[in-house]
Amino acid sequence: MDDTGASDFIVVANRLPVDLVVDEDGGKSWKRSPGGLVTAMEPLLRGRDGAWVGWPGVPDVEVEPLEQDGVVLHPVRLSAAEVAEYYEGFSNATLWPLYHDVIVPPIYDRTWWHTYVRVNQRFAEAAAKVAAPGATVWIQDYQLQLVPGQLRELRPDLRIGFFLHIPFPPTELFMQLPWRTQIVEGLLGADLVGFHTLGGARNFRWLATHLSDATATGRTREIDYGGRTVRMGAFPISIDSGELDQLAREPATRARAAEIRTELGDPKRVVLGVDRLDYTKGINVRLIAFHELLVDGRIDAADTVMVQIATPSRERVDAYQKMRDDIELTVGRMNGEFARVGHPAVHYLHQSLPRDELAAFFVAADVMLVTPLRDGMNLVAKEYVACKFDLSGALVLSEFTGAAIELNQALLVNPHDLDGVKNTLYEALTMPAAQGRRRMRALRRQVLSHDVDRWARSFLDALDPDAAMASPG
Ligand code: GDG
Repeated sequence: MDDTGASDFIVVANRLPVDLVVDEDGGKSWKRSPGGLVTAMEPLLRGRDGAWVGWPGVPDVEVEPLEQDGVVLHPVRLSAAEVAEYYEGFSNATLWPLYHDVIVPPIYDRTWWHTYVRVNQRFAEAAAKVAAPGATVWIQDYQLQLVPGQLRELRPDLRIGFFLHIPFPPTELFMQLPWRTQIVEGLLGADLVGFHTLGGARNFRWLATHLSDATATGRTREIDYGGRTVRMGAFPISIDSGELDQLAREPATRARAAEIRTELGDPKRVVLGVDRLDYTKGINVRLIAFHELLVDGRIDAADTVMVQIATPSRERVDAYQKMRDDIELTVGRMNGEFARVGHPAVHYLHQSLPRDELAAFFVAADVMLVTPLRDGMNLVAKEYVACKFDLSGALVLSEFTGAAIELNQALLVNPHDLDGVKNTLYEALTMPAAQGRRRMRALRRQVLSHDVDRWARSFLDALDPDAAMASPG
C-alpha cells in the first residue's frame, strides 16, 4: 500500500476470500473461505501490498474495508435483488449454461442484463478507487466480464488482467447471446485475457475480430484494439498439490481412509465421485453407468460400492432443483434394486465435507469418476491424483474437461457415450496393478510439478514481465 492507502496489486472477484457471518443480534464476524484461488493469491498479494475487491456473501450489508494477513479486503455491497439478477440470474442462469455448451437452455432476460452491467460497474469503481497509479489489477471469472473495459475507462493507467475459470464457448453458441458485443468489448479492456485452454483463447480471438473493431496482428495470440495490444493465452489452473500430497500421507488421513473402507463394509472396490451438485458435472451419467454394470452382472454390489459426494450448490436456481431430483431418483432406484439391509450400493451425501475428510475419501477410493459434460478445468481430478502418493487408484476422466489435456494418462471417456463410460469404468476396476501404477506415476508427475502457485505466477509474468523479474521469490 502507498501512503494514500492505495494498492499496487488488486484481485477483483465475485466473492471475497472471507464470508461475512451476521448473527441473530446483527453482530458481524468473518469466516475464512479457503479455496485454491485464495491459497494461490495470498503470498502474491502480501508480497505486493495487495488488496481484494469482492462481495462478502451476504446481501444488503454495508461493511468497512478490513485487513487480513497483510491483505486489504474491500467489500462490495449488493442488494438482495442484485444477487438474484446479477448472480443467480445473469451469471448462473444465462452465462453458466451458455458457456457450458447449453446443457440446459440459457435464459436471456433483459432486466438481469441491466443489473449485470450496473453491478460490474460497481466492482470497477471499487477497484479504481483502491488502485495506486500504474497498479496491476487481476479480474476473475464470468461474473465480471465487463469490469476490464469499465475499469480501463476510469483508469487507463492500470495494467489489467482477466482470467476466465469456465470454458469460453464455441463461437456459434456465443453468438446466441444478445449482448455478445458488449461482453467481448468488456473483455478487450484487459491487456491479457487468460483461459484454461488454447481452444478458449482461439474462440475469443475469432469473436473479438468479428464482433468488435479489434484487428488481427501478425501474431496468433494477440490483437489490436483501441490503439492497444490485447494478448490472450492458455493458463491451465491447478491446486496446491504439495500441500495435498502431505495431507494425504499424514497418519491421521490414512487411518481415516481405512476406517471409511470399513464403514463401507470392506468392499473390494470403492468408486468415488466428488462434485458441486451441478448439471455440468455429469453425475447422472456415472450413476447410470454403475447401475447398468450391476444390472448386466459385470460387477456385484456385494464387493463394489460407489460413493457420490454432491456438495450443495446454487439451490435457488430452478435447473439445479430439477437436476437434484433426477439424481436422487436414480440413487433411490439403484439402492431399491441392489442394496441389502445395512449395505447400500450407492452412498450418496448431499453435504459439504471438511477438507481433511475429503482427502481421506480420495485416499480410500480405488476408482475416481470425473465425468463432466463440460468443465473449464476440474480440480477434483487433480486433487485425487495428488492424494494417491502410493500410486494406487485409477482416474476415469471426461474428455470434455480442461484437465483432460494435461492428464492424458487418465482413462479418458466421452460422457455422452454410455457404453464407453461403462466399459471404461469396468476397465478401471479390473486394471492390472502395474498398468495402474504406471499411469498414476505419470499423472502425479504432471500434477505435482504444475501447482496453483506456478499457474498464478505464469499469468502474472505474462501480464507484467518487468514486475515478474523484480518480484520476491
Ligand atoms: C470452477 C470451474 C475450474 C467439492 N466438494 C467439497 C469440496 N469441493 C471442492 C473440490 C474442488 C472444488 O470444490 C471444486 O472445483 P472444480 O474445479 O472441480 O469445480 P467448480 O467448482 O465448478 O470450479 C472449474 C475451477 O473453477 C477453477 O478454475 O476447475 O472447471 O467450473 O477443490 O475439492 N471441498 C470441501 N468439501 C466438499 O464437500 N472441503
